[in-house]
Amino acid sequence: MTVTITAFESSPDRGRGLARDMRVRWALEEVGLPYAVRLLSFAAMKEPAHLALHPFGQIPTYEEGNLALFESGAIVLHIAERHAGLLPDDADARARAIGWMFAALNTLEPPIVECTMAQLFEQDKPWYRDRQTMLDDRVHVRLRELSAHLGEAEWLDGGFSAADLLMITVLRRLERSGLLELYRNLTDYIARGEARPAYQRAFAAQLAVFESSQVARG
Ligand code: GTB
Repeated sequence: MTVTITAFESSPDRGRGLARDMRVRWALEEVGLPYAVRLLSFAAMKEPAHLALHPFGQIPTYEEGNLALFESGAIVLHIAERHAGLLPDDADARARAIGWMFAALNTLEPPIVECTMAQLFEQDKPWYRDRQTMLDDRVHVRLRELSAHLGEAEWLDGGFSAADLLMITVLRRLERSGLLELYRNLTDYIARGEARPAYQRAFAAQLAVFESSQVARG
């Protein structure tokens, strides 16, 4: 059954692979599942046809036969549960990996998104400096804890899993913030994820979309 996902027609990240279709593409590449991509403008994301798939009018979505999913974490979990390669077979190890998937999305991603959004959109505000310091500190707390857990291990819990895939896509959002510089094991961890052939195929595919959107604009 053909899998179809949605992505930005012209991503605001300019091809850096930071939008959340990247994690779905990466998961699909890891398990070797071919997929089609329906590209959407911001306006099309708010049209009834897309809202029927995604109540919040966002990307990514995932369609496979009669199944339609939204929320990148749910999509990655769905892929990982149905195809070998992204979750361990052992039941306890699998439960722990799913726990780490939630940690990436619930414990790390919220402060990281808030911090990077403030850097992008709030610099002209009179309270920016104080607030940014507070947001940076919150991120540092989590990075310090994650770094201590990872230590010199290659991945979060045994072999590479969907948990690492999500955690690395979450951490990548900090790549221009300067906040990762204190944590060499985390930058090495991100680099290990980015070196995976499946990551590189996913990255190239989303970059090609952005580049062709620029050509189309002239
Ligand atoms: N919790 C949902 C999920 O995980 O699927 C969040 C989905 C989401 O935020 N989608 C964003 C979206 O559709 C795109 S990824 N936004 C349009 C809208 O809400 O109208 C978020 C994103 C956007 C841009 C960058 N960037 O430029 O770096 C990074 C991440």
